[in-house]
Amino acid sequence: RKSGEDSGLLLDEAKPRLKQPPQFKVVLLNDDYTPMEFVIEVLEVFFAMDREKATRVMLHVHTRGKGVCGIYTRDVAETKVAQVNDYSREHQHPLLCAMEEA
Ligand code: TYC
Repeated sequence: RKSGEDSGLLLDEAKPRLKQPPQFKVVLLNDDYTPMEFVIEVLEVFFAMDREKATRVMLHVHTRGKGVCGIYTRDVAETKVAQVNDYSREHQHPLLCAMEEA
């Protein structure tokens, strides 16, 4: 600090704290039964992917076992996971969606 400036020892100045909120990866897991077309539809509807990206992500999950659909704050990630799992169950597919701290 320059001369004449407050020392900051007595006044409790709030330091700027720029802490990022924790982020969560929403992942899709592979299984042997869910139709590829249904997985593509889920990625389009719930993760706003175009058909090309949705197809790429679906094939990644199909071949690698798991893949990231997006990265969100805790609340948004929890909502996506619940929406996808409810939708899959409604359509009687075993497709599973989960979250992981990023
Ligand atoms: N493995 C599935 C099939 O062969 C397709 C699939 C892809 C299922 C991705 C789930 O998250 C998944 N029909």
